[in-house]
Amino acid sequence: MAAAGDCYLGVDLSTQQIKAMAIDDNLNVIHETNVKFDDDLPEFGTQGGVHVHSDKLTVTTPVLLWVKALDMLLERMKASNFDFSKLKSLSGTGQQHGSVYWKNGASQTLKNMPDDHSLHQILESSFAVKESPIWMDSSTTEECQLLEKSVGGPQRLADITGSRAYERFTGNQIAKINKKNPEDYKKTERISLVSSFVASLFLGDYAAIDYSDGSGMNLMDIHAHSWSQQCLDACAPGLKEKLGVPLPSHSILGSVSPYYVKRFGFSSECKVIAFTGDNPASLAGMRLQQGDIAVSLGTSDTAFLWIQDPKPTLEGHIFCNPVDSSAYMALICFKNGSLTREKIRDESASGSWDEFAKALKATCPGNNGNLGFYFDVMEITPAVVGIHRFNTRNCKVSKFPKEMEVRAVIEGQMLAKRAYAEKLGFKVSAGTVEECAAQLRSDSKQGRPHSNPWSVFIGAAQLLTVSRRSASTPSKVAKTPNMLLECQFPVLDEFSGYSISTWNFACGNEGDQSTGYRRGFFEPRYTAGLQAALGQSFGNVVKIAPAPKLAVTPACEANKVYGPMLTRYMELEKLVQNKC
Ligand code: 5FX
Repeated sequence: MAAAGDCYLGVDLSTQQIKAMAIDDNLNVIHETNVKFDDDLPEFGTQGGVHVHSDKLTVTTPVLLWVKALDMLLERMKASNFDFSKLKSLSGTGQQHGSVYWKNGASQTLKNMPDDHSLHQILESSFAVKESPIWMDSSTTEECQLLEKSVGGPQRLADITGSRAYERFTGNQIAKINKKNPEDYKKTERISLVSSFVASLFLGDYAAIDYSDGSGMNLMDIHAHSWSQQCLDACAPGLKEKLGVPLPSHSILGSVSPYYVKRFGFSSECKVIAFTGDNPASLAGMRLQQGDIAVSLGTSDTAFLWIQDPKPTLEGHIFCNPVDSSAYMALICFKNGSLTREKIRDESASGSWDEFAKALKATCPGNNGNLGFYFDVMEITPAVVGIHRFNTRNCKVSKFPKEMEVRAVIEGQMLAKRAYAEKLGFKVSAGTVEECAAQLRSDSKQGRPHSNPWSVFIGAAQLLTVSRRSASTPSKVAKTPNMLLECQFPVLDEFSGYSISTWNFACGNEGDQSTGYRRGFFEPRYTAGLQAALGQSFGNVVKIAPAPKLAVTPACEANKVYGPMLTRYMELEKLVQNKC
């Protein structure tokens, strides 16, 4: 039973910062804090939260930075008089794929943390690998080839794990560590994902990897929800023991460590719920259901959707669904996201989002046939690097005028999202635009969270055309999952650097695994924290979230411009791929 004043904590460890948010039983956000890695922990010398190594392919973050960031986060909450004793449960999310290597003996250290020391002091020598590989790493091409070969090819690997081998996927990262630094691997007693690492810090014990984030490792059989022995064997010896048994994403792992009770005044009853990956959490948080699609704009951009029958292909990923363990989600990840947009803002719009918006306004959908690919770092989808600009005659040019450049980066990024989502089987049909606009209007009246998934993409132009935004519509209020993108672009400045996160909140009803949890719902800035009465299913929980509101109506004519442009984009992409 919820008691007056109960609250729930969500923690998100992303690429550039760690954030905490607490909500109460009435969905009010009662606390928000963050720690920005570069600014608040300059002693680690990160840029954008990471170290890019000299090969430009290896990308890591010092694991102790993450530990110190959590210390700082909790100290900030304490300093602002946050009442930890009211927390009924906590959970969270982490950037996907990154891994943490706990040294032999670390489990005992975790179980006996003295409350007069910071986590950073306690865990200083608890890691076998000091620089954790993260999702931006693309240094494991050899390991990927070996893994695919060992299971019978890329499609076979995708059939088992949901994805062909990807450099950033954890199994390949582990294989690299085992090959390059076998001593470090031998010294490792447990490997966590970023999500289960933070859960472990709260639990004072090794936390299970959840099914959903576990699907981003190239190691899990996504149908059996268990490690694939074939994949484990191909990556490193004795890996099963080092990973522990994966669990459903809403599992209650136990109570918070006594360390937090004594040091911060947590209730000893406060439950720790399995943490999951940032993208699976976004799927839950956006209340996606079958037929919806959402786009998250962050350090990486992602497009994701709920699916029932997974048919893994060589592009994109299939993960276990964090809300319903019998369902799945598809995800496409684009590495060149907000940092690329910011770079173009700085170079072509005087570092100002207002100027950036003006440049968009001043140009027309389709950019008069000028089109660009902006991959500052090796892209994931597709695997290409470099800036490639094409004029209306498909000739490569080295420069665009500033305003054209602004539109080109946005249109290029959006076209890629639509193109790859279509490759996963989505279709824009004739008349979709009109239907979509109508549906969205009626949805907003009826408060229904769903409508045509293509609303996001069809209007690629629309999302880009600031002038078409209804002046009376507050741009920041869109709650309709499939309208997310439209809302974000007009407020690009607001969203830059954000990834959308969701947090799970336990209710402690351990007797009923299917319903015994709460899940928090969060949208950056205007959130809505959300909870449900104890013992309710996720579906019931999210029913009380604020109804979706229409923020932008897609332009009917947009598809006429972007339909043909999409075909051209894909042809030019092939050209760019072959040249790289
Ligand atoms: C997804 O597969 C990714 O690699 C990224 O979106 C990370 O999760 C970003 F944190």
